[in-house]
This record gives sequence, structure tokens and C-alpha cells, in this order.
Amino acid sequence: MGKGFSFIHAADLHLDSPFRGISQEVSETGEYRHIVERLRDCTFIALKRLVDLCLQERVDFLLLAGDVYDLSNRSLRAQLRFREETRRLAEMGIQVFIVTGNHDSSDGWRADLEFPETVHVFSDREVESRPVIRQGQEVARVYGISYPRAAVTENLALLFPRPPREPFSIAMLHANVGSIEGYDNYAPCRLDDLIGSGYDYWALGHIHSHTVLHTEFTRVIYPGCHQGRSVREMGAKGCVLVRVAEDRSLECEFMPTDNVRWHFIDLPIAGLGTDTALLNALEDRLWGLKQNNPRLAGVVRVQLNGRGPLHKRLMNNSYRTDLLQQLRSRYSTPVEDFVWIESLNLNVQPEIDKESVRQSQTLLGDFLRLSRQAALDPDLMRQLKAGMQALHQNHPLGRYLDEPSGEEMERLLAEAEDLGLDLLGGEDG
Ligand SMILES: [Mn+2]
Repeated sequence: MGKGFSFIHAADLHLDSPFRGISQEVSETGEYRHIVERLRDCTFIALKRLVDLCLQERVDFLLLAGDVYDLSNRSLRAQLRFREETRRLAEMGIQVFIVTGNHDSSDGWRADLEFPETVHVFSDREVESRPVIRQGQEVARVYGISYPRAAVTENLALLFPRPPREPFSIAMLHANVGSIEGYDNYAPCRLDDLIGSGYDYWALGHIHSHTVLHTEFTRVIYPGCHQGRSVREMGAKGCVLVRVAEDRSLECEFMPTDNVRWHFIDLPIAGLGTDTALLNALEDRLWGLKQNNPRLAGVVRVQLNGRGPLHKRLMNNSYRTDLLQQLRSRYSTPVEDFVWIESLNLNVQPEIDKESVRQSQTLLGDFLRLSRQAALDPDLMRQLKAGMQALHQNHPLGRYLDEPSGEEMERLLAEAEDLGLDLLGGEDG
């Protein structure tokens, strides 16, 4: 293959981070111990998969672009497991290049473990570079800088020197490019800072979803985290396998490494008239999810939504708890690829033909007409707001609450209307 080579780019392993998705009372029952243990170990299993993939693809090196550990005071367990995996890579002569990020900045505690010589952690004081040698030739050079502390607010991208045209150049950085929302704005920089830098490949970390920011001449890529750990990290998670040909052309392929995958099921209850119909609909969705994700465990947040005849029953706590327990026990096996129902949430409303009731000369009709009038009549709206003020003033949290906006009042009114209908018996069953 001449001067061609390949590497894997991963980031945000967050080893040993707590998995959010299983409540204390469930983990204490013992019934679901295999699930609790699996969720606790999932970042390590994903690491093993990442290393297996390096070996299988016989890559030349592995890049880890920050947040290898979840905490700067990294656990001994995480450090030992990580060292074990880097040894497997060392045995095959696969180099590992690491920059640290905001979660594992170098000011935290670290055990005095010796890592293989093939593992290099970049300095946190200046941009360093290291060569990748194949058959006596430097085929690539990797540049990087680590975080000395968590909250790095300067633009580290500007510290990278302009690389020579040869060999292929890679820059490693944990950073928020273009102030992506939902993430701390650490080592903030602009995409233009990276594109104009002369590097062939920017191996980024920090953003947990796989994102390709640029592909022409300069590749700018976030691989995303290698294992989802909360409902914010849904879908496939993994790393990027990069093959560089002799003529410098690049092939990048996303490769999943996760072993527990987060999902969201959004099920409308419209038309579901019986308990059996509801159970069947839920089972269909769960079964489909299992079919689409073979050999993977899953964690699912379920949300029932819309109007339907089962609304009132679903509002009953013990009905909902029984439903959740039934689904959990059915899908908690097989042990290897269970589906754990993280929670069952409701956004449902009673089924009712509101407009015809609104016109009827009944108590419900009066109620609905009054509710409509409140939305249109400024005097009535003022009275409602005045009524709510008592809540603001007397409640301990009241002083932290703003007065609701017009839009919020409309939403509250709509909710109150549905709640009122339900309480007044607007539905049978
Ligand atoms: Mn991270």
C-alpha cells in the first residue's frame, strides 16, 4: 500500500461515567442486577470494542481527542482498564495519541501508572508534534495540545503552527467550534480558524454527536462520544475510521462502538380503545426497535401523546406503574441484549369533541364557554392572573418565578381546560 495508512479517531469516552437511566429504587431490588451492571460497565465495553476495531482494521494509530475520563480526578478503575486496553494496542504496534479535555484536564488526580511507550499524551503548555513512521518513512505528523484545567476559554486553535505540506498533518483539539449550543464554550474557535490552517485533518473532541464540519481539502470532524450515556445521547455512537491513500485522498467511515443504545418512542394514543390495544402498540414499537438494533442492548424513554379514550386510565398512577413494570419485566431479557424502559411519560389529553360540548347547554358546556371567554376577555384574564399572584407570593419558590407571558397563559389555560374536563367527568371509563 506504499505510503498509505489508516487511523481511528475517537473522543469523549468519559470512562466510568455514571449511566443516567436507572433509578435508585430499581437498582436496589436486585431483580435487574444484570442491567445495572451492564449500564455501569458500558463505557468500558465500548472502549474494548474500539480497540478490537483498531486491531481488526490494522490501523496505524488511534487518536483520542479529549475527555477519555469522565472526571479529572479519574477513578483508579478507569485508569487500570484504560491501561489494559492500550497494552493490547501496543502489542500490535498501534500508537495512541491523546489530548485531554475539560473532563480530564491535567490538574486532576492521576495514579502513578506506567503506560506503554506507544501512548503519547500531548503537553498542556504548547502545541507539540509527533511523527508516525512506516517502513522508515514519516507518513504523517500529529499535532496537539491538552487542557491544563477544565475551563479553557482561550482560542487554542490559533496556537497551532502552520504545518509543512509534507507529510500528511493532523491537528488534535478538544474545542467548541462555532459556539455549538448545549456544550460549554471551551477553547472556542471559528471553523475558518481551522479551514485556513493548512492541516489535512482536524481531529476534534467535545461535541457528543458525530458531526462533520468540513470536507474539502481540510477535514474537520467530531466523532461524537463512543457510547451514549443519557437521553441526550440517542442513537448510534462510535468513532471514525480514516483511510489515507498514497495520493492523500481520504475515506472516512463512521463505525459504531456502543453496546447500549438510547432510543425514544413517541406513541400517539388516538384510536387505542382498550388496554390490549395499548399493550400491543407498545410491544410492536419495542419489537421493531429490537429488530433494527440486533445484538445491542437498548434503553428507551417512552412517551404517550395526544388525545385518546385511554387518557383517564393512563392518568391513574397505579395503572401506569403496572404498565411500566409489565414492559420492564418482559424486555429485561435476554441478558445480553435487553431493552430497558427508562421511563413512561405522558403528554395525553382526554378524547372529546370539545366544540359540540362547548355548544351544549350542560355544565361542561358552561365550563368550556367560560374557558374560551377567559382567553378573549382581558378583564377575565386579569382576574386569573390576580388569582395566580397569590401562588407566586405565598409559595417558597414564588420569588424565583416570573409572571407568565401571554403565550404561557394560553398554554396554562388549555391545560386547565383539559384538566377541568377530566375532573368534571368529560370522559367515560
Ligand atoms: Mn465530553
